[in-house]
Amino acid sequence: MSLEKIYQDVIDGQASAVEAGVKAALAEGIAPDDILRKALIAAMDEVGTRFEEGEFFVPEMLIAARAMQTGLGVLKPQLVAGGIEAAGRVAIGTVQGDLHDIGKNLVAMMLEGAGFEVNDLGVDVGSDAFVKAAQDGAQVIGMSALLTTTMSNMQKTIAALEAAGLRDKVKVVIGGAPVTQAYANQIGADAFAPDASSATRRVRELLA
Ligand code: B1M
Repeated sequence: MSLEKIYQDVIDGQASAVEAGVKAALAEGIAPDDILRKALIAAMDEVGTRFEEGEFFVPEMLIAARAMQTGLGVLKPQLVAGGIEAAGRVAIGTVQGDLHDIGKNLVAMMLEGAGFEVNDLGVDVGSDAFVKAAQDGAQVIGMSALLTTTMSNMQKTIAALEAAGLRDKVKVVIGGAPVTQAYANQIGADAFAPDASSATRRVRELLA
C-alpha cells in the first residue's frame, strides 16, 4: 500500500478506501508516524490549499475530513500504545465558535498514548466549560483553534480562569494552525505547541 494512494483517497474523501489503505500500510510494517504525517496530515494540507484556491468548497473539505478521521481511527491503537501510568490530568477542547477537531483529537490521542488522563471537551467549547474542567481537577487546560477569528477565545478563557481564581492552579497550553509562540506569549499561555507530539512534550514539561 503506497502512502500516495492513502493521501489521494483522503483528498477524494474515500473513507472506506482510506480505512483499508491504512490497515494495509500497517500490515506492511509502515510506521504509524509516516502514515500520519506523509499521508493523512499532508492530504489535509493539500485540501486546505485547494479550498484557498477556490477549487474545493466546504462539502469537499468535510468529506476529506471524514476520510481523515476514519484513517485516524485505525491508527489510534498504534498512537496510544505507549501509555501506562496516569501522568496527569488534561482537559482539552476546541475553542468557542470553532468546529475543527481533527488536530485536537490527534493531540488528545497522543496525550493518552503518553499516559495522561484526557478529558475531551469537544468543539465549540466556551470559557465556562474550561473553567469547570479546571475546578474538576484538570492540571492542564489545552485549547485548540483553527480560525483566526476564534483564537481570541483562548484569551477569554485565560481571563475566565483568572477571574475564577484558578490561573495559578492550572497550566494552559495552546495550539492550532494560526496559533504561534508569539500569540501564546501575548495572551499569557504557559506553552504553545505546533504539533501533537510537541504538545505532549510541552505538557510533560509543564507538569514536571
Ligand atoms: Co476549515 N478552515 N473552515 N473546515 N479547514 C481551515 C482551518 C482554513 C485554514 C482553510 C483555508 O482557507 N486554507 C480556513 C481558516 C482560515 C483562517 O481563519 N485563517 C478554514 C475556514 C475558513 C473554514 C470555514 C470558515 C469555511 C466556511 O464555512 N466558509 C468553516 C468554519 C467552521 C467553524 O469552525 N465554525 C470551516 C469548516 C471546516 C470543515 C467543518 C469543513 C472541516 C473541519 C472538520 C473537522 O475538523 N471535523 C474543515 C477542514 C477540514 C479544514 C482544513 C482543510 C484542515 C484542518 C485539519 O484538520 N488539518 C483547514 C486547512 C488546513 O489547516 N490546512 C481548514 C489537519 C490537522 C491534523 O491539523 O488541525 O492544524 P491541525 O492540527 C495540528 C496542529 O495545528 C496542532 O497539532 C495538530 C497535529 O499536528 N494542534 C495543536 C492543533 N490543536 C492543538 C492544540 C494544542 C497543541 C497543538 O494544544 C492544546
